[in-house]
Amino acid sequence: GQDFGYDGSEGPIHWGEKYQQCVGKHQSPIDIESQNVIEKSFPPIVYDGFDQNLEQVNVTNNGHTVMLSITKGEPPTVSGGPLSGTYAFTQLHFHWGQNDSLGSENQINHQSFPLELHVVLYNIQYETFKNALDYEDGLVVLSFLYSVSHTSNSKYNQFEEALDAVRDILASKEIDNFVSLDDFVGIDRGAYFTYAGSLTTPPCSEVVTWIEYQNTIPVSREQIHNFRLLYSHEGHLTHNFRPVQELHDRSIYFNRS
Ligand code: BO1
Ligand code: ZN
Repeated sequence: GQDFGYDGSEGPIHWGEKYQQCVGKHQSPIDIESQNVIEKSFPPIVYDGFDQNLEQVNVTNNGHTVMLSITKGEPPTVSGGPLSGTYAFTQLHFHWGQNDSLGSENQINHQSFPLELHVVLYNIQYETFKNALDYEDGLVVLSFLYSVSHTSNSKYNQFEEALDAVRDILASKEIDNFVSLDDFVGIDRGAYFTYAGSLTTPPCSEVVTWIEYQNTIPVSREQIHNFRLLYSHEGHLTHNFRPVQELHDRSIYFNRS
């Protein structure tokens, strides 16, 4: 079959057979239990370029998820908070499940959410995403959880249009003047959990500082459902979340807003 999947012999419990790092001790996602977190005040996170529309983006269905990358214009960056150095945007993508009771990768107090957004940035001192995979401070993922709202979130209109256009595996669509990351996220980013973890897909590299925001982004049931209509190698991509992994010796910090 393909390189990895979410079911049967290609599913998450088999990833370690081909990808050593997937059986490591600092894997993601995790269940964030509020009784176990350490409260800590980090310096402010500095978001640069998040307030500007993206000049041109490409949205693609890669068979594992729907992913947005920038094809024209300066990538937004983050620094501060728990990070040392500056991280540049490389792509964003989503994880979801068969129904609204599951689908997020990270959980909070054993609770799953129907959708999770990963905004992936790499440490600019390593120059490329690929190089950054070799260093423990190589990547940061800004991770957002969604909640079901009775009203449609109009900030997702452009993205929903792209979702329709990329239902076929490997389909892609270019969009000019895409909504800013501030608007795409739309919530107060003050309170967050942070921990050291990994990519949640092979090669499962343990190089990710996770920033998991406590507030959720509201979207309608219909908006979530459109993700499940994408095609993968075998039929609809109904779910693409990895189960939670053991915390082992790690600490989770909570920065209150
Ligand atoms: S995630 O945010 O932890 N779910 C995550 C998982 C994988 C990647 C980024 C974030 N990136 C993938 C690329 C692949 C590449 C692989 C290893 O990393 O999408 O194209 O092969 O470099
Ligand atoms: Zn992801």
